[in-house]
Amino acid sequence: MVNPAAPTVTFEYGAYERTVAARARARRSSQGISAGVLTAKQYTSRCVNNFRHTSVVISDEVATALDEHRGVVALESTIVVQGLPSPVNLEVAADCEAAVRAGGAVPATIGLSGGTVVVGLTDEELERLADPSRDAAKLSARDVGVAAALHRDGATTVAGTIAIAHRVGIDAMATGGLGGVHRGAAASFDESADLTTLSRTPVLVVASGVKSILDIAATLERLDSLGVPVVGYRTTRFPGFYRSDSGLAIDWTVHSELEAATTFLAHREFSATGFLLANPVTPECQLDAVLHETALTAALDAANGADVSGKDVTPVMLAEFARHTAGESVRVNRDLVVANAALAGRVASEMAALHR
Ligand code: PSU
Ligand code: MN
Repeated sequence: MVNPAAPTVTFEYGAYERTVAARARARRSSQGISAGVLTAKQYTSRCVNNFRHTSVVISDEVATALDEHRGVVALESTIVVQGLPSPVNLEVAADCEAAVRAGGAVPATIGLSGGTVVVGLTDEELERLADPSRDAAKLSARDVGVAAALHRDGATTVAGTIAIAHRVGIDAMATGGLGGVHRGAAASFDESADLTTLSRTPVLVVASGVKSILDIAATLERLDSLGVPVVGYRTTRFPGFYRSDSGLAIDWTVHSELEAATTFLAHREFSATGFLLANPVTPECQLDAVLHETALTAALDAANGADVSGKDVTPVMLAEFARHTAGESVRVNRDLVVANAALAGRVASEMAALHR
């Protein structure tokens, strides 16, 4: 028999989040915000509450959007600091933020400034992070806590960015090309931690597949093993980063932003992994096939010859690609990452609408 005196438990959607947000607001003032440049007015009123050993600040705009359950898209900083040459890098960053906004969501560019994890870097902060004299580190997920404790400047990769994004309640991100399995990985074991991080971080990542410098077939096999769905946006072909079609097929296709949003939310009800929404560069924008092949050969040779390893491999390959294509690869990279940010903005705003 039901005890009439038992308290009523209501499962009103969002009630828990609202309680957490209210608690966070109450504690923000006592926790304070780190000294120095981050006390600029964008960070005065908001700070998250549940980081005991690190300093994390969220811009007022992003914190407000999260409180109000509006769409938010995390953007990485590695592509800006280590991935693209100056001055295109900062232009791309600004274009990505504008593209997210045009899609109806709020951009949250993420990075570490003097060890403070910043969600929603200002243009000036990003510019400082990209200043070569600051020598900002490239931070994957495993590096974030270490760099925070050691008060370092750092730019976050896809892995680093989604690890932070998920902790603060952001569930979408955009990049150019996801990291993956490198050619020769059977001997070198070089596989981007983007893959394993995506396998344990329930964030939707919009990317033009994985970089074409990689072993694309092996990367798709790993995404399969790791349980990360690969879903094409209006395509049945896996994109090839600088090229629209990598030559490999994918199993799933969505035809609209709403379908992408519902698909990801449904996936999350059965799995704790992330999700790759693959958005090909348009055929008109892609790199010429012959130019792509010759640049790829040259870039692989250069990377092998230069004895680069670890986190330097990808930046060196991208720079070699740019050199061998006389900047054409940078133009394509720019077009595709901005298009991905726009799509992520539209999908995030659909997800927010589905939550309301
Ligand atoms: N997409 C781009 N350019 C980039 C990257 C992605 O168009 O530079 C970056 C992302 O930060 C991604 C990283 O996480 O490259 C992969 O680096 P690695 O292979 O070392 O994991
Ligand atoms: Mn690597």
